[in-house]
Amino acid sequence: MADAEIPEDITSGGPPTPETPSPPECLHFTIAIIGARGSGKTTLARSLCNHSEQFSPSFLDSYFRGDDEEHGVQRHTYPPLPNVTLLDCPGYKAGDSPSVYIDSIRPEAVHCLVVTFGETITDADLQLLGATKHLGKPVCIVQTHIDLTLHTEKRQQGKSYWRGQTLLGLRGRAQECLGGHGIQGSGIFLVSALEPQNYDFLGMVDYIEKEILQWKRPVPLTPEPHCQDLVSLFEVQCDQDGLSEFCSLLSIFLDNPPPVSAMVGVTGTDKEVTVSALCEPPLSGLVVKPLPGPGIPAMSVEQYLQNLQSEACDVYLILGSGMDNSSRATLVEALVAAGKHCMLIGGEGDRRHKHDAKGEEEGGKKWHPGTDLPGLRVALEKGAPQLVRERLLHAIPAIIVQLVRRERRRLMMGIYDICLDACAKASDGHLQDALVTLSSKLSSFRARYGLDEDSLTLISQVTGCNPEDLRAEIQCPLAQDPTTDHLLQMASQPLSLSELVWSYVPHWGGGEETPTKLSAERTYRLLVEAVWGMAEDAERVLLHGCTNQKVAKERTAFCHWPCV
Ligand SMILES: Nc1nc2c(ncn2[C@@H]2O[C@H](COP(=O)(O)OP(=O)(O)OP(=O)(O)O)[C@@H](O)[C@H]2O)c(=O)[nH]1
Ligand SMILES: [Mg+2]
Repeated sequence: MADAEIPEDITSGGPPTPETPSPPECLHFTIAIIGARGSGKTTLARSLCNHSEQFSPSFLDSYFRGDDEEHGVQRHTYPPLPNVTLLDCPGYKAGDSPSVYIDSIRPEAVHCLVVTFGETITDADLQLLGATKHLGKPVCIVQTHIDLTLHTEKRQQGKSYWRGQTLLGLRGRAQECLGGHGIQGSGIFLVSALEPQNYDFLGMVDYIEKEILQWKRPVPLTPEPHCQDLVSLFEVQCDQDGLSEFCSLLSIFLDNPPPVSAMVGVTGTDKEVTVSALCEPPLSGLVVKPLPGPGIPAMSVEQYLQNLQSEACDVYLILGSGMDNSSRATLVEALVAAGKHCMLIGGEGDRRHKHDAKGEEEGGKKWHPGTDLPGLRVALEKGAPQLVRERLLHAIPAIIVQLVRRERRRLMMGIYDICLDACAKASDGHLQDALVTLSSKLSSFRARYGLDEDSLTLISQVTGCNPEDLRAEIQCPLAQDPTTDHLLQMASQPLSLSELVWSYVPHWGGGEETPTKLSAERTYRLLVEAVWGMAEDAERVLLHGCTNQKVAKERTAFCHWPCV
């Protein structure tokens, strides 16, 4: 027997494993949400459980009552993983003893802690966080109310408010504050518990689930979902038929850009006329977003560029920006190099700079704000589908990450039941049945992720990729159609010490059959390994497939955006 198969408690000299199957309690995990009073624990727990009816009559009652009385721990089943319980704990008050508070949540029964902070991080928050350190449990730090904080910043900063930069600054401040207390970055998230589709909410969810499931490999960062509108174009069909549909849909959308809006950022010192002319009546297929200019005194061109890029627009209209020629050239070149379009409008009379995504020079119109705005409207509307198509090409990796994540979470919802079902069959003496169930579930995972033979054939037909190259991207052993013997080896009950000894004595122990039951814990781990491991494979396969499509389409993409 290989070392890896010897259960830990035997190698470490502990008591031998009992012969009865592990109780499913070993599959139950608990997440405790703790934090200062009013920091948003209950609201966060409800969002994690997909309860969004914040304004039910009882909610409003409690809101107006002020609800000052303490409540006990509220337990919720976490719907994405039915074997996980969320504990919404009572609030911690400044002046309370952090260690007494921590003891009151019975930390020994908790697998992961989520610590919420409100709009500002207080000393009491830091004390509480400090008291969690010795527990040795994973901690996820969540600063809530980020929607309110941004709102306040917007009011205070007025016309010079840059959303993306402000968010970056807030993140930096939180990290600096916690870093000063020896808490390093990866588990810090800025969220609004009222807007679970925005900010770091998805990243926070991935982090918590990864910690609970003890998934050791890195999980791709889920960025703030800029491309949610593009992702939703694929969701219905991929939900229905699996991820192998992605490449076919992508081809269709690249040929006929879907009706989503492109984002036009208008920046500069004197943009009001242009913005209102572009908004009234609204441009079809475009959203106009006014952005601050470089400010007075003007910020550095590097900072301005960073601010513009953090707004993630598809095209930038830069109006009489008060910048000198060389700064302006730097700005335009950098934006174009980052795959954006920009138009310099006004300011330089007859001088015309023309740039496009290919760096070509071409004749352009001379824009005079106020006189040629109708022409600008026509040009923008005509170019909108092309902008969407380019955004789609650009966003392919991010869209794949989100679609795969969606499928992974959907499959994860079912694995607890699959595990219980297989283990029950095995304990009733139907071991072969249990293994066949497991095997067929793994096949269905492969099909959902687009990793089975039919899917690979479809993807290779649509994308022109060699199926062998696609197959080479599949690394998870459970995606390779493991035999039932192999599954039994991975999921069976570890041998007890006496069985282990007998198995080394062929004459005395030889005739005896080893009891073969499935271990709930091992079966669950096997399923986690399959769902998360195949998710990584699915990402690689789809990305590989799309590379061909992307190159082909980019070759035919022409830019029609003169920069004047
Ligand atoms: N705007 C905004 N309001 C929030 C957010 N999170 C919570 N709130 C509001 O803040 C108030 C307190 O939220 P709760 O979720 O009750 O806070 P709590 O931590 O459970 O409070 P205690 O249990 O009393 O400690 C409620 O009015 C929520 O609606 C958020 O992210 N953004
Ligand atoms: Mg509460």
